[in-house]
Amino acid sequence: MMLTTISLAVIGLFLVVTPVEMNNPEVGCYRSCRCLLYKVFCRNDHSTWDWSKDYCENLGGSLATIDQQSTHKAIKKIIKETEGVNERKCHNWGFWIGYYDPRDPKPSRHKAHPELFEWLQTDPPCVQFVKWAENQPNDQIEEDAGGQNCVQLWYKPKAKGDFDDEYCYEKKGFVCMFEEECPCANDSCE
Ligand SMILES: [Ca+2]
Ligand SMILES: [Ca+2]
Repeated sequence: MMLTTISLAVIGLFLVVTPVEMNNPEVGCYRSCRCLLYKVFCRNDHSTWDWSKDYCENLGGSLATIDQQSTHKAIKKIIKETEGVNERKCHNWGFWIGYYDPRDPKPSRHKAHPELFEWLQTDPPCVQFVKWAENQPNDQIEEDAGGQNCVQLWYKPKAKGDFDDEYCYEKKGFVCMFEEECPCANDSCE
């Protein structure tokens, strides 16, 4: 696939910055002492979960791992405050992240097992953050027997940013994550 032929707008950009690095908007560092850059993308005609995963990887990153609450808050802030991102044509009710149920759909039918979802990227080994929306994951096999096996940050009025399992073939916005060179020594990260 020629990525150059696909027009895809980067509509949000967030640099994780700790208080000590607030004067440096280019890069920041986490308490976990990894520097992570998150970019939020609008949906397009191709952006299923798999396509979005490949897209992030082709850029040298991965679909986002949300490693802690502050990251979750920051991504929600991008979505809320970046012009156009909070419009449905951008998100189609959600943004893919790198969290999914890797099992063959069949044994997972009829029941959702939140404990069996996995992050695509668990290195950097930060504490991974999970915040399911109320009554999710629900697998929703009534509409598709394969169930819902990919996770989005839901974006609808009463569940902004909460996790929801969704059919992997839906076209959504998505969040990529990139590891950046850290400007500060690990110990200086609070
Ligand atoms: Ca499932
Ligand atoms: Ca669901």
